[in-house]
Amino acid sequence: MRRLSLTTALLLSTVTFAMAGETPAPDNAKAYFINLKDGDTVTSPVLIRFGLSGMGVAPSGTEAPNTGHHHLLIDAPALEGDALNEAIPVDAEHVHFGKGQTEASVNLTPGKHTLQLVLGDWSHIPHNKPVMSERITVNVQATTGSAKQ
Ligand SMILES: [Cu+2]
Repeated sequence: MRRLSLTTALLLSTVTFAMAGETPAPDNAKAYFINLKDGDTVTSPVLIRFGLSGMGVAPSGTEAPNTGHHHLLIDAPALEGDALNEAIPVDAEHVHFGKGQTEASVNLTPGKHTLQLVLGDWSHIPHNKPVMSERITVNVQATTGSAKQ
């Protein structure tokens, strides 16, 4: 009786956690923006520094425990459902830093933009559990293109 319910509990937890990639991430893993916070006003190009704690950065293709590489989602919808089981797309809204970069200078048009960091494993698939930063909105100030200011 006791053994049966334990088995059931294990099965249930397997099902619960199936909606993510197969590469495990430590519970305390955290991705975050080091130099930006929600609501910040910035000018383009903006230097974005990628923070990661509880794990290490490794280039794509390097399969090592508790590592991954950063992805910057720009004006992209949040990854959810099946997207968390699949390689993160490569397009203008999903920028891969497969060399293990921890910062980037990014050109953004004037106006509001959402930014989010998502860590991917060696094959660009989010971890289980997914390691993602808060999704922040920054306001990019228009510049005149002159050095008058
Ligand atoms: Cu990637």
